[in-house]
Amino acid sequence: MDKIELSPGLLLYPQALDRAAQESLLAEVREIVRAAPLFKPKMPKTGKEWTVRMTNCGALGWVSDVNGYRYQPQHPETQAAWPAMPQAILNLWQHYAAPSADPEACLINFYEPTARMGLHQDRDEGDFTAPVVSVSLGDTCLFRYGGAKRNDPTKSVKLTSGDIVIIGGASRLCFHGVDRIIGGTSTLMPNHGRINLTLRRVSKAA
Ligand code: MD3
Ligand code: FE
Repeated sequence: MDKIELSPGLLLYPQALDRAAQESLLAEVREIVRAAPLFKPKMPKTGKEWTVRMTNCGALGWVSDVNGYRYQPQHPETQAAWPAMPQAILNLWQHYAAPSADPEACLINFYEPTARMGLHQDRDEGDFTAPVVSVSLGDTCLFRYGGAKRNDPTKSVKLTSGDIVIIGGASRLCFHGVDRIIGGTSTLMPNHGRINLTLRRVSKAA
């Protein structure tokens, strides 16, 4: 299917990845998780655990703990460097985010069917000229997005396995969140749940 412009700069490519591409990306993700186990981020200040588990690949990974949100080169629990970004992930970036400089971080979110993510902006990156590229795998989710202000009106969209969303331009700083996972809607993963990969440029390109 062709792309859908959800709002200026916010592009949805439904079923950008076919089943075979989803399976091979899932295999890459499983290998990353073996080297860099999923961790439960904690909210800054309160230390309350998120319902989403995370890991990363690439030079930098996004982490959240009582000290705040940040990108760092090591896993917060093993202290090991993050696994390298697989070529297949770099290829997606080069296809969808050209001509932006290569991504430094790929955040991998794991949602059990009961997990959710509150409305927020992605603003921990030093370069907002590059888009965020999002890849969804597994169960469908009900996604909410609004404008650059928290109180702007919001819309909902379902994201299904194989969908790619480009968050760029005028939408780069839009508020967004995951209202809920619709458990059991995909056969990609035996134990259900949803995986989302977000590819990000963190520092300003030279
Ligand atoms: C789609 N992750 O990690 S992907 C995050 O599905 C994060 O795991 C979400 O927000 C996830 O920071 C979203 C990126 C995204 C951002 C804005 C959107 C997807 C969007 C706006 C409309 C539709
Ligand atoms: Fe986000």
